[in-house]
Amino acid sequence: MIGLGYIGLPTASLLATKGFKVHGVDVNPKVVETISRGDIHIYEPDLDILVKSAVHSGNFTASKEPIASDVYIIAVPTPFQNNHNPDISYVESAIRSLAPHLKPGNLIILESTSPVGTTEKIGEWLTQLRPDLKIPSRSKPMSVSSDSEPIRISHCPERVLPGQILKELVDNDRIVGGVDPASTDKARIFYEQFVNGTIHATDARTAELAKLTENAFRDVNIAFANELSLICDKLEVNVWNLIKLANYHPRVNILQPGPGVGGHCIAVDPWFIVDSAPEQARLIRTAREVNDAKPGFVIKKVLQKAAGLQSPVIACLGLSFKADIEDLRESPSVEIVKKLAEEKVGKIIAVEPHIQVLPSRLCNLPNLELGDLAAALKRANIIILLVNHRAFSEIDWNILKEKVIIDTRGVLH
Ligand code: SAJ
Repeated sequence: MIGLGYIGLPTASLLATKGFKVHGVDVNPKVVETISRGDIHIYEPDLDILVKSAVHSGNFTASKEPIASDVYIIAVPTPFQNNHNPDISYVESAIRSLAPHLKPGNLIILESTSPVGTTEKIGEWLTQLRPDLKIPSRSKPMSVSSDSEPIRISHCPERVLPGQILKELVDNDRIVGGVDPASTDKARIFYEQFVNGTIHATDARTAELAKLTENAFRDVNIAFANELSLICDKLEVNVWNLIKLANYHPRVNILQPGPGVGGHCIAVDPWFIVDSAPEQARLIRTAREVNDAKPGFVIKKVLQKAAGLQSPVIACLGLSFKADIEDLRESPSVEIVKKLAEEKVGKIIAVEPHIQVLPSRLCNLPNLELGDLAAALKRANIIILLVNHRAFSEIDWNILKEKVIIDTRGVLH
């Protein structure tokens, strides 16, 4: 397993507890050290128990370098660069690191969410790196011959929801698409050994676009809700009530507006479609722009309210990108808190029950502190609810009536 992050670590541990011999690889020595002790470096419900049991079973080891294996799974980040174009350099590094170990008949599976054509590129890189091996491609499928078996290369995008990863890893349907039909088949057989959901076979390009499409679908639908929240603000209509009423229609199912869209998936993947087909992907691009603009709308609202106060103390409830997780990646709440602190609008108290220290992006702002919920509610004259964590469900909003409350999640509706 190359990459021991939010996808690689749970998948590797699951496979190990199912009896596979798994070797995990990560470039970060701290990650390797932590996992080798049976501990975790990221939070996901029950992952600590799974990793401990996987490591103690002897089936799960970790190091900085790959070792010779039958199956290589790549679960490394695929971020975007400044211009929103995809950066697949981590995939290329993973392939370079495993290439010397490859033997005929090995299976390579790319799980990282990737732009269309990446799985085929793996074949092209390997043709250069290992000219001694048979490498299939879309135009040159390869069946097994008597002399030596080809390498098989497939994409099987991860589709698990943070917060429910361990359940969804087993229960969700999976899509597998190889660079040729034999690659698809080999990957399908592999996943059938530990996935209860159905394995849907296709080709690599379709599998890549299917994953991007799923996240773009959700992004477009959240953008619709976020756009409605702006329209309602202008027209003085309660957006939460509006959506509830519209959703009584049997064919309407509007999602919820929020402070913006975060996480390393939905805020990123639609750009891969826009990058590949910029003229065609107009709606997908606009949805990204609508969602990316939502934190700015929240900031403007807070600044307006703060302007009417002598010494604003602002409690920002929640920093993670969604409820009940500790993941701060691409979080709109972090963006909002950072901007408010930079604007020197007043004292900012961030409340995030899932972290112990502020992330580096936020730790050098003198007017910002990480605080505890009760004290923050007491001291603040403006309260912004940014994330609907379970930990905030106990708040008695009635006793906070004299304070300014900005509810970006519709909890008070
Ligand atoms: N959000 C809203 N309103 C909503 C729903 C979500 O504002 O009605 C916001 C959340 O607060 C969050 C963001 O959208 O900031 C994304 O959250 P999410 O729960 O929709 O999705 P993720 O990013 O946690 O996980 C998604 C999932 N994809 C889909 O549901 C299509 C998951 O299955 C994928 O595996 C994951 O992306 C991924 O890794 O690609």
